[in-house]
Amino acid sequence: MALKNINPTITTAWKKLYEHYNLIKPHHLNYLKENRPNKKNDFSIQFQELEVDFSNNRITKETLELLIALAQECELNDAIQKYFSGDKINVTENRAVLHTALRNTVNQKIVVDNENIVPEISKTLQKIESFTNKILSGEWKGYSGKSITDVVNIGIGGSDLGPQMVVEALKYYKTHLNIHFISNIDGDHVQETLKELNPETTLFLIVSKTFTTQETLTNALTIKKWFLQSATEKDIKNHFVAVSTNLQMVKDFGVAEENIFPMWDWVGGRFSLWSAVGLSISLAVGFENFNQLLLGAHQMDNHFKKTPLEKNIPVLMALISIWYNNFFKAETEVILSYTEYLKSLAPYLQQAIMESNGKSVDRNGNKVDYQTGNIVWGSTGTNAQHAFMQLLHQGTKLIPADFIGFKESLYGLTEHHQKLMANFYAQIQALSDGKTKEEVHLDMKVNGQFNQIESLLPYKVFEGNKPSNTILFKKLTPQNLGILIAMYEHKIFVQGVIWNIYSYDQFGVELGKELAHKIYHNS
Ligand code: G6Q
Repeated sequence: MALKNINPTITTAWKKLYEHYNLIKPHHLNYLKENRPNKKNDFSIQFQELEVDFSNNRITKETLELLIALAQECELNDAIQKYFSGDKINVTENRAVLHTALRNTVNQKIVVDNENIVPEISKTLQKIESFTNKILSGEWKGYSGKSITDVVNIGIGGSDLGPQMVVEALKYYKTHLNIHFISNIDGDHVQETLKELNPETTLFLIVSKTFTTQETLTNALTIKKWFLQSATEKDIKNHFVAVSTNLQMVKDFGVAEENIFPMWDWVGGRFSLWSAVGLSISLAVGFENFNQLLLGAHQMDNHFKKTPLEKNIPVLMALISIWYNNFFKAETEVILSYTEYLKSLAPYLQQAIMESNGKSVDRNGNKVDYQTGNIVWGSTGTNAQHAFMQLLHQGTKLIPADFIGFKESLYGLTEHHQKLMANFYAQIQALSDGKTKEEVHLDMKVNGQFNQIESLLPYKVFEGNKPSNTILFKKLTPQNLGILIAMYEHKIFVQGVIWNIYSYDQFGVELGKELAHKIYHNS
């Protein structure tokens, strides 16, 4: 059964939220914080090694209650049940949305089109495990008898961004394999990658759910030609593996049947890193770590499925984001990770969030008259502080921020980590508290800048009142990364439900593809 179609703006809760917004808007965040009776408990949630602190938001307890009432009026609980049980909530593609089934580590039965999909998922996981072990142990040989040293993932969009982000994020847990990613149809990038590789010791993963994607097929063909300059057709089976739903096309390309890993139409590309699309992750960090990633995501799935809305992390993240997007009219959100390991998190989330919720027709088929999908962007701290943070602190736009940090670093170097985290907290505080005229005045006096007070004072004032979420983990582990990614996946789901849009199709990418095809063939 599909989701209920409710225009959120005609709900009672929305109207109340609007009135409430008019009351909240004039107040500074500092004022709101000071007037909260039970600060800590109401605005922060602990889940395993994760603490999310919502207290630096322009909200009161009543705001949260009204937002929850909105979620209830939009029948979010019912939607969550349908999402997990395999209802075809991706109506425009007539598909279930079951990336959560891929990390269903307890093997609970899930039925799609009268078939329990769990055995097939387990079988694929076993195949990933045994393949990974063969490659890592050196048992799998290249055509000249040497073991594999390098792996190239050939895929784009959902078949690239997730695996690439995770491989980079978990570099600390790396095996001896070097993993490369080729996505763009840019031949120069293909050449730059190939020039460092030895065909005898390189494994190519062609990852394409449809196996019709122009970029991936063009890149795969070029690479096959390059490979055949030094090897023969019969060697392809030792060096080319594919992940796809399109078995015939894969076989036609020349990949041996035993080297094909399945994909399923109930997994969207941008949510597929948990499937065999994540084969590069398993090779990069070993199957046990891949499994830990799945486990973390599964734990977040359970939290999302079972926790009451008011203590549910993805639900609150989504609702607070709607609060800024639809009431404060914030256009964008920034994601600031205080670790270089997560430098690809923002591009990854850009696809997940913007391809999912960048929609303007609602589930009734009508054009929406309210804002939907947020624009997300971001970088790592402290680099961002020396770049774009100026605009957040003193610009004219309201940009809610997610600060992602870790209590511990991986290699130690405690002094670095303490400085890094001091910056993390400093930014959150500076954005929220700001610096008043009086404070600037006093500072300038103390520093002996008497002559400049009049001319410079206004430029040194920070209004503050800039909201953020603090997302703090103990440590960057595969399990915690799984929790983090799944948290954002569910935030996307909640926002789509409330905005009354279909989050799991992506018709918006088609027109450009068609035109590129025409332009190429007419030129
Ligand atoms: C993701 C999108 C899209 C897709 C790519 C690659 O949700 O559908 O980014 O992943 O277009 O598609 P293939 O895996 O079919 O090559």
